[in-house]
Amino acid sequence: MAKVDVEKRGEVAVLRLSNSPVNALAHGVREGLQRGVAAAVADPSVKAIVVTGEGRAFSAGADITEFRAGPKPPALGEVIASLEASPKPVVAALNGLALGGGLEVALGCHYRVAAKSVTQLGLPEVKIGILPGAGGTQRLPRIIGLEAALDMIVSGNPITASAAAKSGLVDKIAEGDVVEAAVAFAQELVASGKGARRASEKTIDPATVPAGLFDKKRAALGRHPSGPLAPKNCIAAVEASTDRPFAEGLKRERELFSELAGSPYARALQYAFFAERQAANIPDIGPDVKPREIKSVGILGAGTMGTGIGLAFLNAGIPVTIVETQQAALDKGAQRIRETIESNVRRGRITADEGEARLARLTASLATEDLGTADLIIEAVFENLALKKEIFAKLDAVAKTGAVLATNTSTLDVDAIAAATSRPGDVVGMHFFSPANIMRLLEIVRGAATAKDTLMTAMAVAKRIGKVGVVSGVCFGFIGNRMLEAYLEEVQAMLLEGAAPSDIDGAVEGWGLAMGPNAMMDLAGLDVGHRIRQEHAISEERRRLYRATDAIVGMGRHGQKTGAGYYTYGGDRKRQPDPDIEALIRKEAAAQGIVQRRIAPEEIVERCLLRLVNEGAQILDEGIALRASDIDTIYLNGYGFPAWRGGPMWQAENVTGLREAADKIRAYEKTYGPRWSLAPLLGRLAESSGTFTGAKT
Ligand code: 3H9
Repeated sequence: MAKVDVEKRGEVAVLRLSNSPVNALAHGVREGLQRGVAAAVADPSVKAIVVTGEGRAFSAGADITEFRAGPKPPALGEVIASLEASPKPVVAALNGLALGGGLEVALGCHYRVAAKSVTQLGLPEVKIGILPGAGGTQRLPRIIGLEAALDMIVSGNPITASAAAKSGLVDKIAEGDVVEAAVAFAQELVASGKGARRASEKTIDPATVPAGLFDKKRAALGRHPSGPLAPKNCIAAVEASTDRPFAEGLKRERELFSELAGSPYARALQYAFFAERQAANIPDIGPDVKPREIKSVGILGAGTMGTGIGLAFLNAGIPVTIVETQQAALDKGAQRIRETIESNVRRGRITADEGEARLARLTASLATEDLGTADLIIEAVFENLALKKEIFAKLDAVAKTGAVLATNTSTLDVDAIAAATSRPGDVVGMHFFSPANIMRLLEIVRGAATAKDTLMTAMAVAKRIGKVGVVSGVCFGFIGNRMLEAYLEEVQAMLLEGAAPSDIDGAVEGWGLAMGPNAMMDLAGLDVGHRIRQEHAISEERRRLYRATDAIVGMGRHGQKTGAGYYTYGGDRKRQPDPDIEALIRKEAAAQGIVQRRIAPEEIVERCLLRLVNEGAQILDEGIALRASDIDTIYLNGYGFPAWRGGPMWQAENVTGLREAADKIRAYEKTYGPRWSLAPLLGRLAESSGTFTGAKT
């Protein structure tokens, strides 16, 4: 229940925010805090107030789930104003996360004491498309200065207690019990006659504002992960702390906040936040299913994927044994791991001690038998079914009872791989994305025989190594790459119709994707897709559409790694459009009788998006994805789709509209034929005014 518990410690009233798990400032907490402060102020036996949080957080901020319905009084800003107005000193005892509205509560307190290693202080509102709307943009600059405040508010990144102490945000660091320390601090204040110290009563002297500070910050924004609006409004709100009185600044903050709160970008970012958390819920698996304990990991294959996966585990403190068949390949893989860790030390990302500890957790071996003690074994070898089956038969003989056996396949049939063992229940797909130590997405492929606790182990491991685990059923390419195939096929069609690679990439990147499809294929290697097209049955149409690309591969232009693909790459790896490639595509189009035209950026984006959506709907209908938001989570975390656009499925439902999307797809089908066949689910939803969320598949 959302509430505030009150306790008296001598002359100090301790108000404890309580709303498990992170003390979000739901209505009951706001009301409780307001009541608690009023009572403490009115009670003559109380000389000072301490505000703290129950459990691991001070408070993670406003309750995001309340945003849709609109605020119910008292508003957080009002509660903070009454806290700050207290004539008795108010001390925040920061016992953990103090984020967003949680930090704004602390800024309304007159003093702040923070627990040493567990406290994180931040204003992450920009990450969910809004700005600190309870006075944070006005109080923080008055306390820590403009530049430091701008950094925190525009990046949304938290800082540690010791950084906060250096900046003046925190008055004291507590080594032991933070509430005790804050109570002692409050008693000292009372004893020394020091009273309230209100941030709102400070002023920022306009003469001290560095010339051009805000314009420079605006100019440096670039492609902010929160989209075009929220970062700009964050800067404008902080700017308002410099040129008007506090109360006026609050008004400006509110206006800028309201503009953001109603924007599609904020809705998309908040949806993305909850979608990511929802992905961890697997409907047929209850809390009684416990993940297996994973203390050590074995990795088979020390190539790019194997070493990246190894790094992800080493970085999370989990010992890794990596196995290769050839000494040279093993040495190269181990060297790559070593170099990455050493470079992290050089760049100051980790300490030298931490770097050594990570390296000490690595064992490199040529013997598969050395994986016999691992709790989890991940196979990361060449994408070939016969090879993988052979490896799993061997792992079956070597692995200990109860070990989870995972394949990192990105396309192959996990059921066929599992069938090569005598324990298919222990087998699961763990599809990492390259570079595996960096990319957040982990597609977890549930085979027909995968045991529930095997699946839960993979999900728990994902969380432990800082990844977002999303469950997929078995199909070619699983969720992400299967959709990508449809998208890339449409890109081929548009190239033949007259859009240059740079036109397509420019349009898609202009809309917000991190990288256009042609640049992405150049990065992944054009030969990779070429090989897959050779090895698998594909439609005649797809083969025709890829003819120009296959010719590019035939010229030895495999993308960035050969210095040329759709583009040419100089020493700086910057892509340059290549007129020869554009001529080659033109020639192929002419041979196919395609009359070329200029394709508008809007059409390029629409066709890319609708192919993703249509395939996504089909995947949902087949039960390969558990829910539309899982598909979006995959695209946001593995494919450079901007979170402020919500994901392809969210866009279709909330921006285009499902009926409109279905109509457009039908129209494209008329022009282009069966590759645009409408997914039956999308047709049904359009007809019934249904939603992906409510879809019964
Ligand atoms: C704000 O403060 C606006 C104000 O400036 C102005 C107002 C006028 N609300 O992530 P986890 C839930 S905006 C509601 O799995 P972790 C979360 O959904 C807010 N629910 O744990 C999950 O629920 P479930 C600014 C929230 O340890 C559970 O708590 N603050 C909120 O990996 C556990 O979360 C933020 O943007 C919330 N604010 O990470 C902070 N926060 O168990 C957003 C969490 O049912 N939160 N939940 O799936 C976070 O970044 C992370 O959740 C946090 C914990 C770091 C706190």
